[in-house]
Amino acid sequence: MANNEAFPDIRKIPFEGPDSRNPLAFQHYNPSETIAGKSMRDHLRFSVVYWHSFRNQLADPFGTGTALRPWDDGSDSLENARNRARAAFEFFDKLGAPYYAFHDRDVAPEAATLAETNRNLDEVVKVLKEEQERTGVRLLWGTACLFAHPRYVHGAATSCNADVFSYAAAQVKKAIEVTHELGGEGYTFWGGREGYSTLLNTDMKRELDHLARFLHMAVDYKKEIGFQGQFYLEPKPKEPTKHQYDSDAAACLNFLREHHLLDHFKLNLETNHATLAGHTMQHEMEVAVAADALGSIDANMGDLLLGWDTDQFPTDLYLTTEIMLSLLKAGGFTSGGLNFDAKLRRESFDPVDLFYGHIAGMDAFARGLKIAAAIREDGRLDAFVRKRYASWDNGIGRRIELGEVGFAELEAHILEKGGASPNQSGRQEFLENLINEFI
Ligand code: XUL
Ligand code: CO
Repeated sequence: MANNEAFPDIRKIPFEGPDSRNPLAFQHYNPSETIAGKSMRDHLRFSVVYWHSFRNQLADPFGTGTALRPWDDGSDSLENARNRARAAFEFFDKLGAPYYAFHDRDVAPEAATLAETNRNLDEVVKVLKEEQERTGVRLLWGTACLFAHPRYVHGAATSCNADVFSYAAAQVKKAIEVTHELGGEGYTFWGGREGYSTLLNTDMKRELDHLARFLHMAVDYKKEIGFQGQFYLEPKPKEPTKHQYDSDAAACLNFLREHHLLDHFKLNLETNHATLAGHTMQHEMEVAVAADALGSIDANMGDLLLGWDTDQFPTDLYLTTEIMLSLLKAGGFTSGGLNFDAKLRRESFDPVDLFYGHIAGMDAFARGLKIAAAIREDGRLDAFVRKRYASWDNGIGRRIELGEVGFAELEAHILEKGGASPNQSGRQEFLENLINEFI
């Protein structure tokens, strides 16, 4: 890709405002615009994923890939991997995304031996480093693919095979090293096949203990090499296994707490994983925020009529508004960002669709940010919730929260009052309409 561009017809995507009819412009994402005291760029911290945007051929279980990617010769050669990396950075740069994320095996081909595979990775990391310096695009997080190769058929850190566990450890060691070398701001552990298909062949307790051991080793190694990036655990309930151990935010937090790992990890929450778990994304965010463990977001959405992990670009304004309401309340990102773990539909096969997908997601989040900031500025929603809990601000409620009373005092309180004070309406419909006022 030395002289010829991968996207020759596309220039840098400009912000043109809501009246623009240029499909290759932002209507709402204006990186330098200040919202609630911070630039949109710093609030949203957008990131492009290498795997969906530059490796996914858009195949489905019924048909082969459809993606047209003229810069990619389809081979597993190092040369192709280097060209692909240059095309990817041309895309990040033209889109104006400040971050990207990758798995080790997305960027460089796996070879016959670990040593040779690591050499391939080092070769491509040189290109990534050069391109990071050229464009100023930074690495949000790195990760290792511990699910695609047949050796991981029974899992990686939860494999029944101790050699496979060791192989996975070696792979993660190298992936943390290159993430560190590239100045990555984080490192993600998504339990690709850490789960089971049947309990008939599974020693669950043993597998979970092994997973904890694995993560402790990663924490030790991170300290050993001086990597300062944040570790994330990414919840997902199913796919590829029928039960993934990191099934939702609460399960992850319980696991981290039980194994004394909570100080070393935050959560990387993904919208479509939340919905597969039967939760809303906002539920998962509130669970994480309550434990001070909200780290990063894999921004996408599912299709309720399909019911699998469709990883669509997030274009639903209610969704982006809810996410931004929780995020603003929590004080925003520190190391994390909005990482588009999203892929194009199989029917959207042109290179330009990569731009349309990301522009759609970025504008939807820019609007979610503006709407959420306006709702907070307006204050009626907050005031309603505060008032709903007013009985806890003084009197008996205050004394309960302070731990000053027990059952006997509460019994005396009710006997003296002659009953409980009346309840007030929850006003759900009124509040839903209030949100609509801002959308
Ligand atoms: C899979 C998924 C992964 C992780 C990184 O559903 O979300 O791509 O984000 O391994
Ligand atoms: Co993800």
